[in-house]
Amino acid sequence: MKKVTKEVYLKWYEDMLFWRKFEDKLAAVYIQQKVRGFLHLYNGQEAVLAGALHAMDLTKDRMITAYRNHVQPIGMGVDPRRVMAELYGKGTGTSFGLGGSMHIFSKEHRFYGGHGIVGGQIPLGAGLAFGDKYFGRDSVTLTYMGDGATRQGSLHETFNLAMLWNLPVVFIVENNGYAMGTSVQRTANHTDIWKLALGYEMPCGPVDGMNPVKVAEAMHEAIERARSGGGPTFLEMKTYRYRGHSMSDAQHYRTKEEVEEYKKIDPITQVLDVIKEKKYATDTEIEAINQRVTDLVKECEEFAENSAYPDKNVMYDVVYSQENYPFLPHKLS
Ligand SMILES: Cc1ncc(C[n+]2csc(CCOP(=O)(O)OP(=O)(O)O)c2C)c(N)n1
Ligand SMILES: [Mg+2]
Repeated sequence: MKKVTKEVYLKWYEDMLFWRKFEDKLAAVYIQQKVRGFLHLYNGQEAVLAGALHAMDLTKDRMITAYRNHVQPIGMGVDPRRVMAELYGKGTGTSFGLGGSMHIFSKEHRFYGGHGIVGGQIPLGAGLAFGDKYFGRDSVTLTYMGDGATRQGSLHETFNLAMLWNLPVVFIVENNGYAMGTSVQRTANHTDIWKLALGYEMPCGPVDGMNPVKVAEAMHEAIERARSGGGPTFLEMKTYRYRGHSMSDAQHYRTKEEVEEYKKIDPITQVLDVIKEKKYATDTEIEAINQRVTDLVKECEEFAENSAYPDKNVMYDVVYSQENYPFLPHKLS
């Protein structure tokens, strides 16, 4: 695995803090009704992304996830201003403002969504990996899902075929403890979700999802296995979300004390503690990072605010790829 150097720690701190503050801003503008529809935030789960990005080859590897999907594309290189604009429904957004919160997508950056049907992305991720194997490319697809999604039948159908066809895919469950208001304990007789892969003889195991180093190590092993022809892996990231399932969640299913317990092992604080302990940065340097993050969030907000809503005809442009499709002459004028 690439060494976890001082530079990596500083990048992790800046990236994770930016993702956290970017989403805090989204929560604020959502309350002002500038962003509408559903809004599912990633606060608390950032180490799962930071560690994975460290282990990936960002020139060729792919990623697909569910609807908690605003910061992953940013990590893969998508302009955060365009992600913010997408959430605002503006024409400068990643999908011209037509997708919104649950459907961030960038083919250019190999980020394939953004899926609202729980478990719907699991077979799609295997399909991306099938394409790579079929065409002889050495890319690996990271297929993310929530703990609730592992209770879907599509997981088992996909695991079976992914093993049969030895696909270059890593399945990752982000076990944040809850599927909406339903705890993992209430959805199965055991809580070790990683064991679901044992029946398929798929390599699998649990990972401390609050620590980016642990995530990177496990992801590195899984990605290299897939890239070298060793087939799929299933990793259970033990993590936690601080905010509700979506913005409209009264959170009656858990206590404030439980949330506070997890904040004690917050991934950003863990990284900052190492930076301070190893003297990787002075207080002034840390303050400069914090300021850069604040400035970039502001820039994203201003970009989204100042962008125009999409032209209505864009609906036709993005639905039909055939230029002379008979319906197109009926475009709105
Ligand atoms: C097929 C399907 N059933 C139900 C829903 C409603 N629903 C949306 S999110 C969700 C919970 C999923 O929880 P989990 O997979 O743990 O992901 P998390 O939200 O914790 O990231 C449910 C039941 C849906 N979107 N799709
Ligand atoms: Mg969950």
